[in-house]
Amino acid sequence: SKPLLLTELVLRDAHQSLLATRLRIDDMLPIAEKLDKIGYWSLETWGGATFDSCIRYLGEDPWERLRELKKAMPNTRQQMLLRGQNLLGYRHYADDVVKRFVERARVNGVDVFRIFDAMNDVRNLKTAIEATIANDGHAQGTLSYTVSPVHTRERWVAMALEMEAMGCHSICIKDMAGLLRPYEAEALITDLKANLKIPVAMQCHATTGLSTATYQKAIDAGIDMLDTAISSMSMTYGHSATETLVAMVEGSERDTGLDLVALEEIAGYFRHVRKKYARFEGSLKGVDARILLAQVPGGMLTNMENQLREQKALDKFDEVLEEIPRVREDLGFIPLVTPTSQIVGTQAVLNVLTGERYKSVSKETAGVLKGEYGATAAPVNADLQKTVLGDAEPITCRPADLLDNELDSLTKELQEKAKADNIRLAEAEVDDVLTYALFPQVGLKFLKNRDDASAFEPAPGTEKEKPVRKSETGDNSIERYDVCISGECFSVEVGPDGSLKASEQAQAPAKEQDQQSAPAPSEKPASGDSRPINAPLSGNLWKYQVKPGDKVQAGDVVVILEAMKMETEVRSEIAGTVAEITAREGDSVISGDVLLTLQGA
Ligand code: PYR
Repeated sequence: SKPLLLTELVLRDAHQSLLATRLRIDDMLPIAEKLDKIGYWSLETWGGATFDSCIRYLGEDPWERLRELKKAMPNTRQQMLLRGQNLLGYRHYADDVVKRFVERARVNGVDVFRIFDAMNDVRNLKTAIEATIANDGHAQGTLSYTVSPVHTRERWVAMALEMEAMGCHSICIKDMAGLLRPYEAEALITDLKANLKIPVAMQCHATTGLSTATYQKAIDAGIDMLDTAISSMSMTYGHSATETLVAMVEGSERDTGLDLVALEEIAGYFRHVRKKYARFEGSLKGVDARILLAQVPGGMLTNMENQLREQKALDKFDEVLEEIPRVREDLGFIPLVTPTSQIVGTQAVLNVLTGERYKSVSKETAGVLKGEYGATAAPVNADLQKTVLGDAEPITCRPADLLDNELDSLTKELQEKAKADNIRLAEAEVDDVLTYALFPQVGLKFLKNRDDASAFEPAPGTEKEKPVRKSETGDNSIERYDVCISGECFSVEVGPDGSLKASEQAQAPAKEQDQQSAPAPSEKPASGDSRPINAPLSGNLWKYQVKPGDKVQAGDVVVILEAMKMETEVRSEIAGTVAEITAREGDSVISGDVLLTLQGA
């Protein structure tokens, strides 16, 4: 017999998917001993967005979390999700940083490294895989599953074979959007098993409702390991339940041997803990079938909803959903996973809100077109690439080959800042350097404040926790709507009996505001005319690229906005001389605000 092996996700991807990555170590340790006794093949406990969440929101040292988890669960493999050359951040790091990061993760407790690249460019996995092998860890190479005309089974098998040849110990099919159909999974896994010598693992998200059926066909095709989450932390944005899979194969030759009674103790624990985190829950109660059409991960839909709400443009949601697949095609059918989901999603929002496709191109979209993230599955839109590149050549080598080693300079930088600011660095200083390397701003802020809990989100369930709005308590009986009447917008909460719970005036939507406050700029202003340049989006004013008196040409970048976690260039549509700068760097601006005025040439 060949037992089905399970990876338990509750301490990483389950709460990343369900509770915005907010689960704290204090709510993990009390159940660690029981988790360690179950007999999972591995426990996913680290990586993905947890590192960022630890330092940004929770005030927890992610390295310390890893050591504590390893100590509390010494008998089970600890697994992490690593974003290839992006590590746990959002850009490519130099090879020396990648090597050192993998080594420190290994030393601090990671046994299994699941390594993916958002572009599926295996060159971006190479350094992380080699470092994992060099540190005697289990290297799991990942196929970031997506659907497009160029993503054939042959292509997936070829990619898996390449990773096997690089020394990977297993291969994972990562289906972050829940798009993998049961019969397609069966065919794909059959092909992979026929060609590979190493085991095959799989993770499906449950958001489309396909995951449990897809797992059954995967089992039929001989899959070795599957990812599941304990039932009280399963389904919707997350994954099929551990107990469901245990029951599905019970008594068969793939029987997991896991004890449903012991699992229920864990489920009961998290049933209780989850309530504390209710304000981080999304609104999905069952299946979101829109994903089958838009082909986007479920988390991305929630993200898009939040971004559009921030932009006061929730009414544009359907248009943005239709734009996402078009942007994805323009960018060579890249998979949608961190960070490409954010890049494609934000560009789709820009294309819809500015009223013209690629009128504004985010720095990250430009990066994909320039080849800064690696090779795309299909060629990118050539016209668009030409616009962004001008006469420059796209990058065709492994992008990290263009990065000089940076660990020494980052170490010096941090040591100097620590001295100047009286920051206490950890005994293993390199861990702090890596935190700083991955997140220069947020990481430094964390290191400064790590002994001061008040600098971070209060722990859920504590008295310090701010009273939250009813709509955010996860009380499913209350729905929140944004309603716009004749250009005035309101946030409205409606109770189960139809009663109005709260109502507040929101900003007028972007479009109306533009019409109210900003005259549409004409191509050539009359001499002496003063013309405003307005913010196309709400966000933070990051940088002025011009100062009063500067001459600008039509098409020049005048301001960089930071909106929706991306940098967006604001260009002048006309030529002229900068007359006045009307906001300050660091200001938060809303769509339609005047950023500067130009005097016509
Ligand atoms: C992450 O990179 O965080 C994912 O879960 C894909």
